[in-house]
Amino acid sequence: MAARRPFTPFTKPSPDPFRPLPHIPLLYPPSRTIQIMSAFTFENIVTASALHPKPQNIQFTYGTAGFRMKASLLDSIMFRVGLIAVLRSKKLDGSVIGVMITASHNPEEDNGVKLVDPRGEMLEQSWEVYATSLANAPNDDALVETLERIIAQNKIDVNKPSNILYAYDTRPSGPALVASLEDAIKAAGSSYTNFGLKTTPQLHYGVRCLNTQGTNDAYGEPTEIGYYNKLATAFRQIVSDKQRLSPLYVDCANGVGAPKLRELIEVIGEDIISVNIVNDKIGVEGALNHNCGADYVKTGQRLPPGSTVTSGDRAASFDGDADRLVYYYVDTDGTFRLLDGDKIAGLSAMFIMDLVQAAGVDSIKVGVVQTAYANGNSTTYLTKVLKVPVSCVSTGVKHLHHEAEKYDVGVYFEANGHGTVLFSAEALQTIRTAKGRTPAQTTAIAQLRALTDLINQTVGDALSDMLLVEAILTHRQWSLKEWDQAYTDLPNRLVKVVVANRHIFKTTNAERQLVEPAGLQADIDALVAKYTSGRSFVRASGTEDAVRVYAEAATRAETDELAFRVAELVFDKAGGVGTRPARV
Ligand code: NG1
Ligand code: ZN
Repeated sequence: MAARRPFTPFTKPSPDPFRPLPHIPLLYPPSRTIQIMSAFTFENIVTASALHPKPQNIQFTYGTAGFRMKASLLDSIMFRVGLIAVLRSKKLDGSVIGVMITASHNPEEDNGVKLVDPRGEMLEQSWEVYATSLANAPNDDALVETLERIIAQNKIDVNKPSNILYAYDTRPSGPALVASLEDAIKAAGSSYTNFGLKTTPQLHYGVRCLNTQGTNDAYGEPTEIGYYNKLATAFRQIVSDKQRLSPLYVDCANGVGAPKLRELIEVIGEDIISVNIVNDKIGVEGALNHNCGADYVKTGQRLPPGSTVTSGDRAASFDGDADRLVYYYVDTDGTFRLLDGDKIAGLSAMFIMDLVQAAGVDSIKVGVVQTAYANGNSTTYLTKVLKVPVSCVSTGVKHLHHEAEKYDVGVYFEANGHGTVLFSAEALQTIRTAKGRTPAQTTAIAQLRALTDLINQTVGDALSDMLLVEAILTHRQWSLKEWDQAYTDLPNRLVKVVVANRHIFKTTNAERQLVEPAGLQADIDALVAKYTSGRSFVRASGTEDAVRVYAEAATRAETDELAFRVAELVFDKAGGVGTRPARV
């Protein structure tokens, strides 16, 4: 093992806390906090809005991922999201509200925007409705009326201060959309900070840090280097004295994760962790998320084309904004093996439960939150082997996050690799004040404490989750294959069906059953009953104009057959459009 250098956290590199680190290519101008003192007037807003008219004949919806579509349609949305952010901040007495400009794993020509609440969480649901109404106001009069209604309903004092922190990923459409957002923020007389090129979870981190600064609840230093130092210090502590693992190939989807991972590794130290970054072409047109990244690997259950990963290698993929993570390896017989969000949840829950016990703080109860997309065998492993409570909620991070808050330690992951672990205030207090009666207990307590810093508790974070997995595997000295032994996934298949109107699909029981169209669920149940360990459900996507069919069964052949029979059923009985689903 290489000798370790002593670890000193990096200090702030410049007086501007948001300046990117010196050797990161400067894609955008350096960021600055702009203090604006002008008044909030409808006149200023209407004047500025004239440059950002709403396109005709489009209905916008703030969905599970905010607004997301072709970047060319987003100009008016960006302007209006800026206005909503300002009002939300004023409503919350000037707390910093985050705005992230990204379309995650979508193709490069798309973009999107979502708002982040003061604790780094997703925007409160009731405000999603305001964002939708404002986005759809057809003209200036309707825009002003909608603003007035939001202000009145929420008793907002528009003379209060407001503060916005925004960031963007590597998409070429980013700078123009930033300009539209800034137009709105300036017109509304709000202060703002450009946080620059960031991963989505870094923006969430920044918002929480700024809002908790100087309180007992301070989350960290609100800078990029503060983020790296926090993760690096925790990681180094957890893996200290353990043999380093072999290098990890990380496919960064040709997105923002590439430069940010490089930074993180530099701060941790290459003597502690070694990664081979692949798919880091952030300046190359059309490369983002193209034939690579977590969504490609998870959906296709295969290596990205051109990957050099072979048996014995360890590999992982991020998505375009680095909030999803999946691991994988190639078995000795050449079979591709995926370790998705369900596997990460199982590994994390197992490790945390063991640590809680070793630390002698067994009053802390761990729970896991999944969606209907979780593999059936992962749920069986969690409930029967780990004996951990499991809840199933509707798709969408906000649902998982809120359910996880109900546990002392809530582990939540979507199968696609988005997730994190939340520690309740009481659990944090217990961990912070616990005193070990034996050296083993003292070590376990220190490790639990470090875990609370290592894990980004605002949102799923590929960088932080990767360090969590690497920390656990280092601790156990496990290969990916050893981690994979916990359970074997049931073969599963996801099929998209395009229908005339996906909004007719209404579900219940955490989306596992259809209520409407009437009778369709009974037909699906009858099909499922014919397959060993069969399970299938249908729901309308919240991010695409399509219906998703999920199926799993005991064998690959049975799974494929079940998936396509259900897809055909949906197509035939619920207004399928275009080509009938074909079996492949
Ligand atoms: P939709 O399109 O509603 O299925 C997809 C993912 C979600 C979530 C959102 C937001 C699947 C099956 N669905 O939602 O889990 O990540 O995108 O990005 O993976
Ligand atoms: Zn993402």
